[in-house]
Amino acid sequence: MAFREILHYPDPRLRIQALPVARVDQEIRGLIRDMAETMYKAPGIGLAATQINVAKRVVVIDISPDHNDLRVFVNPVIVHSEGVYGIEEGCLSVPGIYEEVERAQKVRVEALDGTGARFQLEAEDLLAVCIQHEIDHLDGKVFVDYLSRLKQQRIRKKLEKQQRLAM
Ligand code: GNR
Ligand code: NI
Repeated sequence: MAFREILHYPDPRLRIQALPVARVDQEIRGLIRDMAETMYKAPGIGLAATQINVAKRVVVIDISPDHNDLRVFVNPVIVHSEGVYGIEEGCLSVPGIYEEVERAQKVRVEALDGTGARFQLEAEDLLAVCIQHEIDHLDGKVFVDYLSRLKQQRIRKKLEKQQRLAM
């Protein structure tokens, strides 16, 4: 297992549209292991492959306090969504920024699991938000995109400055 470096906004690689996974093979299972390690170490409640510079439609999520409920979504698709819900979101690719975003309150997602088996899951509230946030990453979107232009500009400047100082 290996920790992988997380890309930070406004890195243009966060804008790449991830490609569907043809087969959940050894390589994808290795990627899933690295993603889980990276998410737990960060720590975060979700991670999309896009964030570690892999343009494949793979997401890991664990919203449990004890880090013992890992969920894997390969090629996830939201097949139904309803309601409106918003919480203050954060993102490992946008460190230190927390803003509320309007999302669906409930989603039904279809995906492949870590063995390649197809499943559907109905999720609400935090888990539903996390699934929507991660699928956005696979489509090259970041939660900051939902904020006003002024807020986006401030966040971009702040993070660019942090990244300059970190060099
Ligand atoms: O760790 C994370 N917390 C979080 C909180 C509210 C809404 C979404 C998230 S996802 C985030 C991890 C991350 O950046 N995933 O892409
Ligand atoms: Ni994120």
